[in-house]
Amino acid sequence: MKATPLELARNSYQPKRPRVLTTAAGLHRSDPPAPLDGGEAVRTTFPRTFDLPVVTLTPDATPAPGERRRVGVLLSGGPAPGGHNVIAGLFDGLHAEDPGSELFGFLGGPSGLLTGANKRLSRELVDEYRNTGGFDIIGSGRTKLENDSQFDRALAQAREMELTGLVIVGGDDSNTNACALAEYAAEHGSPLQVIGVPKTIDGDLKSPHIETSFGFDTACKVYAELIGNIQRDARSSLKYWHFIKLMGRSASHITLECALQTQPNVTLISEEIAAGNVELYEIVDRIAEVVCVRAEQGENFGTVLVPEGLIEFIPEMKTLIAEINDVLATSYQEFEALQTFPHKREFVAGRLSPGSTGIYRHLPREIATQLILDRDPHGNVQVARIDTENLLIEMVDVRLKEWHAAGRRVGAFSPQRHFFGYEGRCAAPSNFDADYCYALGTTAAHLLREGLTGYMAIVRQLTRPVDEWSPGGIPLARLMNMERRHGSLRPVIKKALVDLDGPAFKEYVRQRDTWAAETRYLSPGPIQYFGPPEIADRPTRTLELEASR
Ligand code: FBP
Repeated sequence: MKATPLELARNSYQPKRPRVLTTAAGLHRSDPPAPLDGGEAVRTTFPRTFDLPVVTLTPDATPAPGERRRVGVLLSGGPAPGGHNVIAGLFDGLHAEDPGSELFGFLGGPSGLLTGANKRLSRELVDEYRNTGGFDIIGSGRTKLENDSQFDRALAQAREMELTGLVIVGGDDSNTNACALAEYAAEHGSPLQVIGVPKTIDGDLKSPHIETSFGFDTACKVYAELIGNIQRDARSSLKYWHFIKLMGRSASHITLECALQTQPNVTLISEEIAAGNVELYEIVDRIAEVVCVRAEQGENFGTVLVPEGLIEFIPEMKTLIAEINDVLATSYQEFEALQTFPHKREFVAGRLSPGSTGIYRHLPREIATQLILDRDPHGNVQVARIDTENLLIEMVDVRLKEWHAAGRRVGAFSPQRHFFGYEGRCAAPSNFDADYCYALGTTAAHLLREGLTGYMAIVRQLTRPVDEWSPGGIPLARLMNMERRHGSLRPVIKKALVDLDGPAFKEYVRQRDTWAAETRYLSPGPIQYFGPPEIADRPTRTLELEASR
């Protein structure tokens, strides 16, 4: 592959390593964390992996004897910057243990494990991908590994390839399934050890032991650079209101972090909206109010950050979406037989509760269409594809016109819309993510060497200098709670939403009124890969604030 000058320079970057990963380290064991809600039910489902200790690597303990290993790795879900360094760290860790060890990558995510599609990862190949963004070394996918026949297939594949270790790099769902596979392997006498690695740009795979998921740092820095540039444009051109939707399927961590880095005029945090039962019209009024306050000062420009998952957190929209899903599930054939959109719209509207009917009839046509025509393979609304930023723009516009007609000074409202998501998922990892991912991969190799299974590789103390970072492992089952999925209660890793009592959210609340009325934009600029550590190695504001509490 032809490389750019920056890629060539990055290729020779040596990730900084925690001191303990540069020495012969063994394990310190401590009590597992307290179970989450439904802990007893989780214990019943995972009797072999629930009561395992938390482990921390320490030079004071003797490592298990090294051996030649054959290990598989797969990348699951959306890409996140740093995945290639997890593989590089794992590769180097396995080879440090025994130079004859071999690493195999399953192609296209979990489906590669089921079909057996894999490739041996040679040193030349791994070297080519060091410190690069993307998951393209082996590809990723969203196939779910969740039932016994898939687990049987996976264990048979591992047996055929003589693998004793499998590293699953993924988010909450993939690690839930990694835990189930580890338990299943242990129950069926398979020697396969399963280790998870916390990945997702969304930042919602997080707990007191998992300080952050990898990729969040780089993705937020990419988006914050773009927001900073847009804000400079806004205060230069003096004429646009920019509505910027940011990825994050459910949680608003990315939006909150970008707000802290760039200080926009309005930031919506889905978790706050759900907690306060804030209705759609109230959100619209709040934005319109800021538009007016700024217009009073002659500033007919501004920025609004909108989290991707917002619509499902607005109480009446959540109800509306659930009702539409029900209508289409029960009357799908009748609905499909209708020829025109107005007929389909009326068909649905006539079957909703009175409250939802009113809301649905008043939605802009484009959104109403997306709600009934854009379905996923299960027939549900594709929430992530709904143009929430457009919905807000149209509704704010209507509200300003009403206020104007009533004699209020509203200024000029000329909106622009943006969606930032895919721009950040495969960016070249920041130094933080390059170092963190390499450490996670090496840690996974250590956990395999120690004979562990059903663990997530973790690295803690991430706001300290890298040599003081603390690698270890946490039993996956201890991250689980019981949740209703497809009609029944199931153990799943708890998604970490924005903590409204946490320091990052509180810091934003402390400043938001000032940011709304005044123009206090910050321009973080592009990610710096070289230069002073206070610029090139700085972690996210979220991590900094959480470490200082
Ligand atoms: P993961 O949780 O798998 O890391 O993916 C997160 C994400 O990037 C979300 O932010 C976004 O909603 C979704 O993936 C988009 O998915 P797709 O890649 O299928 O378009």
